[in-house]
Parts: sequence; structure tokens; C-alpha cells
Amino acid sequence: MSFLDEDRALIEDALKKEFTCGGDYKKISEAVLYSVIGGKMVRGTIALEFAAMLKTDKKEALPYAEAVECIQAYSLIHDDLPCMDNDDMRRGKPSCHIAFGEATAMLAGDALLTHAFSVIAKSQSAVKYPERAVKAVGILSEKAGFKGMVGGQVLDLEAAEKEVSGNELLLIHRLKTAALIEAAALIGCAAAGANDEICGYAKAFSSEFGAAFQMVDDLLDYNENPAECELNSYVKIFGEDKTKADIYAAITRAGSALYDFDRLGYDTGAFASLLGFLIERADNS
Ligand code: GRG
Repeated sequence: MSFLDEDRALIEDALKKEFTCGGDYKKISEAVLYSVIGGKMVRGTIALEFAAMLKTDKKEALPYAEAVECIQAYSLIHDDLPCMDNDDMRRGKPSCHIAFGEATAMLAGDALLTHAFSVIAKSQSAVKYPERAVKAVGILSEKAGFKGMVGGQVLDLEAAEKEVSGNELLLIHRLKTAALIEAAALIGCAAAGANDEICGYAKAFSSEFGAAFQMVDDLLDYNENPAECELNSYVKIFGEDKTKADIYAAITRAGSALYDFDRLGYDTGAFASLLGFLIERADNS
């Protein structure tokens, strides 16, 4: 079992415990579990691995990893709604609103968003290190909020009706996708009580990783169905060759950002493997 599988299993188990509920809460519990389990847990893994690299037990960082995956799942539920991207399928199964109805899906997203902060605030880690929990809540709410993921989603919705420039698209990607990946890295650092220098290096790595992640996602979408590819996809604007070249360039920059950790004696093996996972996705797209 690779560390990616191990981290995913750890996060999934914790989320199952958090959200499994009968009685009055059975319906919302089912809708939430349907959506929060089954993804790759890349963001949660990034949070756990930053904490682990910085010599903090993964168990301490687990609530932080759960929180970022709650926000990821909420964003996907809301993104699939008819008023947004209107997607019937997600992760190979019917989207939450197809399976549970639109109103329940919207509320499942709301429940996940609000509960993300409760998971951190009520954790043992917050009792031991309240200042770390407060820092993480600040990072997550900012990166997921109106100047982060939500802001990017607004620009993305506007862009669906017009052609955008390359720079506008890069901003959308930075906000819509990279912001939450940066949050994952930074809350992993917060869980470990990292200083500003370390957080700066984590930000440098994760923003390049986030940019590459979205470009790979666009490439996968394009190759799956070129005719249905969105107008403002990276591949449509820049072409397939440049998309691939830009993916490898961003991955190289992310790799270089790890040297600062290597120099300080930290083991960056997990992050090299995460970059390998992205390269594999791009190569097989
Ligand atoms: C609705 C507030 C709001 C935001 C939506 C995340 C997002 C913003 C939109 C989803 C559409 C999308 C494909 C965005 C790009 C980010 C991205 C690549 C999401 C998919 O992430 P993965 O591949 O998904 O990590 P899993 O299923 O593994 O969690």
C-alpha cells in the first residue's frame, strides 16, 4: 500500500466516523457521506504529509486534513448543481443532487462547509495548540472564500459566457483550484506549528502544484471528449502542446521549491511522489 493509499484510508475512516449518524440526521448524513468519501483525497494528503515532514504525528494533523476534504467535497457538490456547471455525474456515479435532490445537495454542501471548521476547532489538537487551530481556520476560510476558491468560481462562471485571455484564465485557475491546494499545504504547516520561512516554502511548492493540477485536469477533460471541452479550458486557449509543456514546467518549478526543505534536512520524498503522480496523470491523459 503506497502512502497515498494509506493517507486516503486514514482520512476516509476519520470522515466516516465524523459524519455517520442515524435518527433525525440520517438523511443529511447519507448525502454528506455520499459526497465526502470516494475522492483521491489529494488535498488532505498534502496537509498530512506537510505535518509529517515537519515531524508532527499524522494523527495531530488528521482534523486539518478532514477539514480541507470537507471543503473540497462541498465545492464539488455545489459546482455540479444545475445553477452552476450542471453535471449529472461525479467520481463515476450520479452527482449528489441527482442522487438526493437539489435542496438536499445544497444543504449537504452547506453542512460540509460549516463542519470543516468545527472538525478543527473541536479537535484534541486545538485543545493542545489553540493558536495552531486558529491559524488553520483563518487560512482555510480565506483560501476557500470570496478572494479564493469562491472568487475563482465566480470568475469561472462569468468566463463561460465570453472568451477570456490567457492571463484571466491563469487567475481563475489560481483562485478556483490552486487556492485550496495552497490552503492544504499551509494548514499542514500550521498543524506542525511551522514558522513563516517554512510556510513560505510550502506556499511556493503548493501554488505550482495547484497550477499543474488544474492544467492536468483540463488536459484530461480535453482528451476524454475534445468536442465537449469548455471554451475556456487551458487546452482550448493555449493548445495541447503548450499545455503539456506548461504542466511539466510547473511541475519542475514545484520540484525546485522542494530544495529549500531538502537544504534544511527535511525528507521531501512524499512530495516528489505527489509530483510523480501528477506526471503519470499527464502522461496517461
Ligand atoms: C462551488 C464554491 C464552489 C467552487 C467550485 C472546485 C470547484 C470550485 C469546482 C469544481 C470543478 C473543477 C473541476 C474544479 C477544478 C478543481 C478540481 C480539479 C477539482 C477536482 O479535484 P480532484 O481531482 O477531485 O482532486 P476528487 O474527486 O479526487 O476530490
